[in-house]
Amino acid sequence: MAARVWRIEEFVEIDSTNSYLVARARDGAPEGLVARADFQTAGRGRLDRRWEAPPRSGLLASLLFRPGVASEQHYLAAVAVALSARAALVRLCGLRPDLKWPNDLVVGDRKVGGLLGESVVDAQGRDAVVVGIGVNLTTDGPPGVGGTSVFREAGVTIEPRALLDLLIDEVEPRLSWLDDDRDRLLAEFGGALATVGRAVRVEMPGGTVEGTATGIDGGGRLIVRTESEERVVSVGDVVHLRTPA
Ligand code: BT5
Repeated sequence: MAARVWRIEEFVEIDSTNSYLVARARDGAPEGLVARADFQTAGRGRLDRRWEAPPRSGLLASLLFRPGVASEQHYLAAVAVALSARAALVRLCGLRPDLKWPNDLVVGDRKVGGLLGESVVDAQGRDAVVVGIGVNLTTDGPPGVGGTSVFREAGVTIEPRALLDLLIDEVEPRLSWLDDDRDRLLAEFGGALATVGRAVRVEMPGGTVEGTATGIDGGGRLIVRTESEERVVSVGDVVHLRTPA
């Protein structure tokens, strides 16, 4: 497959790089468009939550993909970006955060990054996925949320653009795996997920499931063994209940 063409637009300030790229995707913008901002006035998390970070304190970026996979698999594009950020951090400073299902980068129980994937259909009916990522580089996030930063964990100051450039380098092969070697992507995901093997509570819009996270399925959904059954969970917030024995 031909190498993707990446085009990075950089902003001193924007409302949200995800909102911007979702609008561009609706207008038919091509795969490979990337938006990065020094500061977001309305950074978004999932479910109307906020992502807050002082100017230039972290990576705030979104990437537009048009993967050749069904929309049920779009979540795996966010997984590919999360794994790429992790690999980029290893290369830059040796820090290897774990993934917490569905979309966090964590060091121990502290959140160092978060991802927001949004599917879009444009006027021609072509679909796209916008994956946003926030990584705390020099500050820990707002008080009381249990965040941490690359600087706190690794003692190294990394420029947002340096992390983005390496992330893009790392995401190229992973996007190819999404198209033609999904098992490889899922294997890396399974190995990076701190959630697997843990006692968890999954808080979903329709209720709560408690049990042991035993793995992921072919779409990256979380498999949870409860006292009575096995459940496959596709959305929700996970609370890690106890550290593994
Ligand atoms: C996420 O949501 O973790 C997804 C965050 C995605 C942010 C990126 S930045 C670039 C792109 N443009 C956007 O507008 N968004 C994306 P969620 O799992 O819902 O977590 C949100 C929660 O994380 C908040 O309610 C806070 O508790 C916490 N939080 C907010 N800012 C944080 C920070 N800087 N560090 C750690 N935790 C934070």
